[in-house]
Amino acid sequence: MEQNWNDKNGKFHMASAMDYLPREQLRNIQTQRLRAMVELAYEKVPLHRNRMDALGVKPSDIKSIDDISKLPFTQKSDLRDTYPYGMFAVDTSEVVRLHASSGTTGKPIVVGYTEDDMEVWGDSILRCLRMCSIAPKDFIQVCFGYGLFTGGLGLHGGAEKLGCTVIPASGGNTERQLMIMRDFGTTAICCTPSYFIHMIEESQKYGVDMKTLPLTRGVFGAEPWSEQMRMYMQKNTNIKAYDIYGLSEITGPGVGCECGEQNGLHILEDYYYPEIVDPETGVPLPDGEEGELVLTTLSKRAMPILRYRTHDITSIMTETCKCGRTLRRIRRIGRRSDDMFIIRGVNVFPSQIEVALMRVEECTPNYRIILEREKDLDTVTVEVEVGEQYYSDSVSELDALRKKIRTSIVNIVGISVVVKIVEPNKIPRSEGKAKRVFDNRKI
Ligand code: DLL
Repeated sequence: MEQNWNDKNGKFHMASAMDYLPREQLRNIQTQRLRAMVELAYEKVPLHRNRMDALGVKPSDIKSIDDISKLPFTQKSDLRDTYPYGMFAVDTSEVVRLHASSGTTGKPIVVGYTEDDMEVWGDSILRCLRMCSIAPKDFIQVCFGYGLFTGGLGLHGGAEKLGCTVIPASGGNTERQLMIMRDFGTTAICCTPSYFIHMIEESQKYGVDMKTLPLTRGVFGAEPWSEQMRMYMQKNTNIKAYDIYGLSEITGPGVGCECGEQNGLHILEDYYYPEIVDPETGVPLPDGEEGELVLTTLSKRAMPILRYRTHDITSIMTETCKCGRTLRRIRRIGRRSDDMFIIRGVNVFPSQIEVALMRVEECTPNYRIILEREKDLDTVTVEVEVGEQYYSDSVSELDALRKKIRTSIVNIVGISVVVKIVEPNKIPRSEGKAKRVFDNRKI
């Protein structure tokens, strides 16, 4: 159980009581907040009102949190279609911050926050950081991008609220990041998992020994990552690596986070209500079953969002967590319902290929998948870097290794692929989200 704490000014703070509420009490809060949220959305946002009217649902039909499934879904395309401010429920004079998320096509998606929303977002991050055992005495280096992306400023705000010494390093310039980490005495870091792996690799080049730094906690998110990547990070540094989840449409980072158990992410259910639905039919599924995560904001004023289809695939865990928090957990998000590609009739997720690669000891987590179409036949090329010690001039050795990797992919994914072993450091590194799949097919 976490402890109460004093900030730098000696001010006393309670442990995050909301994390430990009895479920019945939490449900009452959720019901109250949902009802207020639906009223606001219905009254102020034409899209929500029209959708509810089309289903014949009135705000007064929402009597308890269990009625949430009566409400219509919201999709990413709704935010695109109402660009930029059509989903706002308040006048822009009340909006103190805008962020935007790069849409997959065309215009970005714009999100806004009132002062109260900023409080809630800050509190969300604060609680997440506390789950990662981060405290006011920590020096936290925020290497998510600052700007319209919610990662940098989001984590910054919450870390400052917690009372940490925040180092707003933003993304990029790895040599400088490592220098800051060493010279400023960074004790906790947050960035994308792929960027931290890049830092580990670069550290030797710049003469920084990650094992002798005071850095002991890492908070990673914004893209899927695997248990194998966690092992790699924890083996090559002294950090304990935690998973943080979120999305701009709902608030940004801070919707959920792992605790010390490193086993599933607690959703801050008093602010963001999770459901799991069948991605095909939208029908709600019981806890324990895998499906698409759907989220409803329970406290957002500038842009209330009802039942947002995240496309993130996970399940709600049924057991209570050993840490004592009563907030339900979701399993780590390894894939989205929409990053699937179909190769010769087989559904493939990039995360499956990653798992297959990481089962081969010689492989590093640096890879990319290139899809092409030759004479109407799809081909998949997996380019992967192997550890420097395994990269050899001997054709037969490389051939044997290539075969081993191909077999691992066939076993797990069920498709045959072309494997290309590339020289160490040949695959372009990302300072933000890693782009893994290059779909060059003209269909
Ligand atoms: O990525 C917010 C964020 C910033 C989360 C920093 C965590 C840390 P968007 O750019 O809107 O927001 O992208 C949201 O990224 O729907 C997931 O598909 C993916 N994602 C975010 N966190 C994780 C994670 C930010 N921990 C989309 N694991 C989401 C897997 C994640 N996927």
